[in-house]
Amino acid sequence: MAPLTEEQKASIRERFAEEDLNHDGYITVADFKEFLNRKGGKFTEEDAAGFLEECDFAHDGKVTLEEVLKASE
Ligand SMILES: [Ca+2]
Repeated sequence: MAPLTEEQKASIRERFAEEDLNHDGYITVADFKEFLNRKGGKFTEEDAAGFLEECDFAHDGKVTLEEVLKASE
C-alpha cells in the first residue's frame, strides 16, 4: 500500500499520544480499555485486547507508535 503522508503520520501520532494514557510509549490493554471507556463506552479487557491485537505485530501486549504506523500503511 502507499506510504503514509506526513499529515497522516502526524494525525496517527496525535491519536497515539491520546491513547497512551500513561505516556510510557506503548498502548497496553489497560491504556486502551481506559481510553475507550473515557469516551463513554463499556469495554472489557477482552474487547480492548481484540482491537489491539490487530496492531500488535510483536505480540507482546504493547503497541508502539511504529506498529500503529505499520498497521495504517
Ligand atoms: Ca501506555
